Amino acid sequence: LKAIRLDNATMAIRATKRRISTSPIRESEPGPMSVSNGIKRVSIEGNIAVGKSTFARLLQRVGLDWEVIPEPVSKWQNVEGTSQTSVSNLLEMMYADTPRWSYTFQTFSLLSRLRTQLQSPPPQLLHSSNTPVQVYERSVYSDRYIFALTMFELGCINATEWAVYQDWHSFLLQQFGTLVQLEGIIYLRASPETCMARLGMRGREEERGVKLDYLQKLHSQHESWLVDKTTVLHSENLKQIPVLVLDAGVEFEKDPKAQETLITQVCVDT
Ligand code: UDP
Ligand code: D5M
Ligand code: MG
Repeated sequence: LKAIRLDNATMAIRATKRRISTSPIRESEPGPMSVSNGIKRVSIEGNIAVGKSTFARLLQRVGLDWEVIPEPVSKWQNVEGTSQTSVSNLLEMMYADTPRWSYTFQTFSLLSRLRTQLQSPPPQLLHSSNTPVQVYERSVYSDRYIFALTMFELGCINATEWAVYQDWHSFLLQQFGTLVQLEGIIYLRASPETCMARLGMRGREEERGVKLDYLQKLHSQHESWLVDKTTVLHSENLKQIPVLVLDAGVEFEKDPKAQETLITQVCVDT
């Protein structure tokens, strides 16, 4: 039974792939490098530990012309010096002294995210006969409209840092935005309490001090951006990107039936 259900899930993902492939590629904002390689990009958004990486691994099973690009968390945990030796753990520093390191973290987070997402796709994607899909775990938009904004609202980024950040974020997106332009957003939604429990289970050392009220704040920020649409956005493209909200509050990691349900929704709504 388990095998059949897993198979159903895989079939649902494949059907999803076909549906995504048939919708036209959105026009990008003009920029100096408006090349898309014919690749569609989707980001998975959601609170810390909601299950984005777990869900992304599920989508990876779609086939050779689907590529999942995880968050570069290990780069944040091992900032490399010029001789490629590890200099520090910026994720740990950010959680240990948030006002001191938040701005630095945002600079590195955006840089490493852009660098990872701008890497050349593997040959099987470029030579695919279908429309290939890249699935990003988070995006340059969640960096700004979830984390940087929250840090500013919490007073961990000051008004000067916020102004400087927004200036170069906008500039970088003007230059490179078309290359990471999203076709859609999948919002994995769960209560902050569920995320807190999952965060505890994952046991990432640097996150030991994360409190429920931080997850509540991040949850509200996701809701404002992706559900209520009250966040002030600075890109016309971003305002048009369709959002699929999935209930990640259900236990899906070890439940093929729940996986199937989530994937079928992706299939129907994409
Ligand atoms: N997890 C879980 N049930 C689920 C999805 C995830 O128990 O339905 C666990 C997963 O094993 C991990 C933690 O929740 O220990 C966080 O998941 P993940 O790293 O995928 O979350 P992310 O931070 O990437 O959103
Ligand atoms: O996210 C990985 C970890 O990194 C988690 O502790 C949140 C943190 N993170 C990710 N992006 C940012 C930005 N831009 N600022 C601050 N903190 C960030 P996870 O949800 O576990 O995949
Ligand atoms: Mg993750």
